[in-house]
Formats: sequence, C-alpha cells, structure tokens
Amino acid sequence: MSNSIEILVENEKDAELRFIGEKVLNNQRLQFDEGVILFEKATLPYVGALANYVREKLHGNKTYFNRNFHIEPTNVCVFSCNFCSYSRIYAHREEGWELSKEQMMHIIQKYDGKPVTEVHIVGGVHPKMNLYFFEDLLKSIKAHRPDLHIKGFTAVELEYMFRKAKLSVEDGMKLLHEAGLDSLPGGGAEIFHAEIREQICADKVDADGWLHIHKTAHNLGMHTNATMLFGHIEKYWHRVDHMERLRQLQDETHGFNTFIPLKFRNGDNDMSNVPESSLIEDMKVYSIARLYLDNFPHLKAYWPMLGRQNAQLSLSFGVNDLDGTIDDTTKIYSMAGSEEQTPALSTAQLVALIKQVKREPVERDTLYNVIKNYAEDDVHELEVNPYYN
Ligand code: V47
Ligand code: SF4
Repeated sequence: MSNSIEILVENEKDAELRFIGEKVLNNQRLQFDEGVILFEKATLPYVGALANYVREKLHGNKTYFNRNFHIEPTNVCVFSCNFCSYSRIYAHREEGWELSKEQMMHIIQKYDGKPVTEVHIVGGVHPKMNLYFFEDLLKSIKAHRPDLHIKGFTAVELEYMFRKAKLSVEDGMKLLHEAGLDSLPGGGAEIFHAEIREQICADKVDADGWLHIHKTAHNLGMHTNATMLFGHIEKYWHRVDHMERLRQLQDETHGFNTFIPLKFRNGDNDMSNVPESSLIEDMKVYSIARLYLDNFPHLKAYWPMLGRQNAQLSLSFGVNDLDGTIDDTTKIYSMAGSEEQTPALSTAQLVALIKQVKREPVERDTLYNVIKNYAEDDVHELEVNPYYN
C-alpha cells in the first residue's frame, strides 16, 4: 500500500506539480524552472508535505539548536542597504555604538563558566575597525577561551576589511582563520541577482564577491552558512536564481552547513512602504528551499526574526534547526520590527518549544556535532504558548 506522501503526489491534478513531486520522492534534483513552478503553482500543503518528507528522511524528528550569544561590535556602517533598520551612517555615528576590544572581551568574560559553545560576531562596516583590530580581537578571545567557536563576519564585512588592508581574499581569510576565526555566518547574501541588489543594497559586495569569499573559506577547511533575504521586491525566479548559485558552489566545495531564509521585516527602514510577506509565503519559502537545496544538510529558521511560534511551525515545513539561545545579544531584528524585542531563550525553553510540536531537541555545536539529545528529558519550563501545555 502506498504511504500518504505518495498518495498526495499521485492525486495532484496539475501534471507539472505531480512530476516535481515524483522527482522529490525519487531523490532527483529539481531544475531551475521547477523551482519557479513550485513558487507559482504549488499549495502550501503540497510543498510542505514534500519538504517534511525530505526533512524527515534526512534528520527524522531531530531539531538542532545551540547555546550561543552575539557580539555586535558596531552599528556604524559605510554601506546603505535600504532594508537595514539597524545601521547608522558614519556622519551620524554618535547615534550608534562602537565597542572597544575591552568592551567586547567583557562580554566574552560574562560567559565564563557558562556552557555556551559559540559566539556570533556580526555588525556594521565601520571604517576605523580594520582587519588588524579584528585579528587582535580574535586572538584575545581564543587566548581567553580556546574552546569557544567563533563564527564571525559576513562576506560584506570581510570584503571591506580585506580591500582596505590591500590583501587578497585568500591572504585576508588565512590571517583571520589563523587568528581564531572558525566559520562564517551567512549574512550579506540578500538576493544575489544584480537587478535586485542594485535596488536594495547597491554599494556592498556583489554576488560573485560574496560567493568567492565563501569559497575561499571552504578551501581553507572552514564551514559557512548562507542566507537569503526574501519577501520584498524580488520575483520568484530571483529566489530560485539565488538558491541555484548556492547549490552550484556547494556541489564544488561542500562547505555550507546551513541555509537560512530571512524574512524581510519593514520596521523603521527605507523600505517600510514594502509590505511584509504572509506566513503562508514564509512557510512556502522554507519548504521550497528544502526541496531545491538538496546538497545543503541543514535548513534554519532564525527564531528572533520569525518569532517563536512561527519558528515552531516551520519545523513542519522543512526546517530542522532553530539557531540558539541568543541571550538577548542581537538588535538586528528587534530594530526592524520583529515581535521578539529582547530575544533570549533558556535551553529549557528552547527544548520545550521543540517538544511542544513533537520534535526531538538536539543541542549541537556550530559544526553539528551532537552535544546532548533532550528527547528523554522532562522539561517543565513550558511557557512558550500555554495553549499547548
Ligand atoms: O545580511 C538586515 C538581514 C542579515 C533586515 O549564519 C534583515 O547562523 C530582515 O546573516 N529584515 C544578518 N532581515 C544576519 C545573518 C544571520 C542571522 C542569524 C544567523 C546567521 C548564521 C546569520 O540580516 C543581513 C540581512 O540579510 N537583515 N535587516 C530586515 N529589515
Ligand atoms: Fe551595513 Fe549590513 Fe546594514 Fe547593509 S545590512 S547597511 S552592510 S549593517
């Protein structure tokens, strides 16, 4: 007897969607046009069920998270992305913040003795915080706490640092890696296609530059993530083009760990007139990403951006990772209008959040080595949504 996903595909009335569904069930790669067709024609139940099938084939019910905190060295930025609610231009730097090395080391020291495994360092692009400033910071962090994984600097920050230091991407990356940089976060990718980049973030690194930086990191044995800022002025095919470029690089290097779709939030930025995408659209993006990016091991919903209940929901639409505890250390999304104004979850809360939707919480390190499986733990801190308690 066929199982329910096969029945769903067999009963699909649209021949193109049925064909795509059969490809997914037969583990065949989707082509560019098929990605676009899914966005155009598929219902959420259809792509969602297919994505959940792939998610469970790859990871079962396992849902990963880590214990992390962020350092945002500055929100002063030489670039002017229209969607950014967070940055302040250099001329108005008194409205922003700039942390000294000592202030950042103080944040690191606050976590002494606490079981965090990762620090995520990302900020604006400050003209005075150069490559050597960050080299020194990385060395100091590693000297203080060698076991802490440092995931830091978007390709946007790195491209600027290397260019100002007149170093090649290869030499600059080697220098930071040797100083202690372990992996790269996925930010700055936005939408790769120049047609969209010109309108939302014209002056920062372009697609080829972003991909070259990640490829260079992969060639040094570092792992990286990739993001996609969706739900603004892009068309469906721009999303597929973005994922296609990532899929091609991943075929070459296998250096990406996780894909992180980031929903555009329109609070207090130069694109506030652009409406935000619906929850249904968001879940379709996760689902189609899971189907299209067949060589990406993990798909992450970043809960401070999506909100914790929608992050729970995403676990039925291909997502198998919720990022981390965060500890109220990032401002990027609260300043853009996210419901999560002070993003912090205790480990127990994060475990509870995952258990409420009948998935298996697994604490991981940045590279997805398992630290602890909480499936059998009795968690009492169920304060996420009382409806489910
Ligand atoms: O590149 C900025 C996005 C990114 C808005 O790798 C916005 O684990 C929505 O990349 N609405 C930076 N998004 C954050 C980032 C990230 C976050 C969490 C985990 C990881 C990881 C990476 O934030 C930027 C941009 O795409 N962003 N403003 C906004 N208004
Ligand atoms: Fe600067 Fe990043 Fe904001 Fe763009 S998104 S203005 S690069 S801080």
